[in-house]
Amino acid sequence: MFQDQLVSYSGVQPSGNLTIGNYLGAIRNFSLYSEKYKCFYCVVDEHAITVRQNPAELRRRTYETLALYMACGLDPEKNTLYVQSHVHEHAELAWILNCYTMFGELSRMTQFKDKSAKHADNINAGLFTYPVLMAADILLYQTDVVPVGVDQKQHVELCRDIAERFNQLFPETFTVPEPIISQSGKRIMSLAEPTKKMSKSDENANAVVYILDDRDTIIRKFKRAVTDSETSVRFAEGKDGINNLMTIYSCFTDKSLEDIEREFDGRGYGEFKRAVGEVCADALAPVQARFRELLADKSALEAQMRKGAEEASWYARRTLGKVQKKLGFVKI
Ligand code: ATP
Ligand code: LTN
Repeated sequence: MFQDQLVSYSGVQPSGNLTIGNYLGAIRNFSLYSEKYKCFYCVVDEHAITVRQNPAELRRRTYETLALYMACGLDPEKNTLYVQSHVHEHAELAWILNCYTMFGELSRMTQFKDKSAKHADNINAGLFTYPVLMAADILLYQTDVVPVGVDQKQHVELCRDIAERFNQLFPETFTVPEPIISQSGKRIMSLAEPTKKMSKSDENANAVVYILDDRDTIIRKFKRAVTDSETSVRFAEGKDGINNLMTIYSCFTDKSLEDIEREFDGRGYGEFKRAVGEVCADALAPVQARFRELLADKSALEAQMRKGAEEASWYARRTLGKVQKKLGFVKI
């Protein structure tokens, strides 16, 4: 809470092309909070460099992620949209919070375990302390709610622990945030290995549907999605591929799983997959059109970045100042 206003905060890394997992699990839900909360949505470029990035691609994706926020319905007049590295308080608070976070806590983070297995040649300290920077992002804005996919719940819980620890030593410094996990799109799975999360850094492009994929590509990817040897469209244990496709269909149409079972009763997987591809392509078409318009005007995006950074800095400066004072740092 900042000056009697409830705050919503979330972030997306510009580490790859955004997927329908990012869209359904996170970005699509962000605009739901615009009326009731003061909302901050950040492009977290400092998080992205915890794995190696090509600088030209990182730069391009930073613009694209901001444009996608807006194309997905986030109005920059109602939400503060900005880039993490433009607000230096994030890195400064992260250092301070590093000194209030335990090695054991960070060692238990499943994303660290997964990413260090995947990038065994680059297990850097930033990858390890990634959740501390995320806690700094959230706590700088006195955040009440953090809308994320289920994979980030553990990080938000660690952020709560850090905030509570700090508040015990220095009362009333931080608001303790709650994660909000959208039930429908909380975990969209890979189309090739449906027991694994769909991830923008997956090397197999056929496992992932990107928000910017064209219609034919979307339909082709769903057509090839791994399913099982049965034929009936029903949601059941062990049918991970079909369960995932039903979840995606349900997210795009708002139909319940029972309604979907009824709709496809007696029709085969082929027909169902085609229908999933079509509803997905239909829903993404207006987002893609708006994205192209926004991306065509780089200077407008830069003006937007500047405005967002100025707004965010005002809040970030206040919290960091309060923390530094409580810690005993000398102000000159
Ligand atoms: P990376 O593969 O680089 O780790 P990612 O695809 O997991 O990236 P993030 O930038 O880490 O994407 O996540 C942005 C938001 O999207 C987070 O709130 C995250 O929980 C959500 N999200 C990511 N993948 C999925 C998914 N498959 N299903 C639901 N939500 C997801
Ligand atoms: N770690 C998140 C991205 C992220 C974030 C945040 C999400 C960085 N800072 C603050 C919510 C709040 C991820 O990988 N999806």
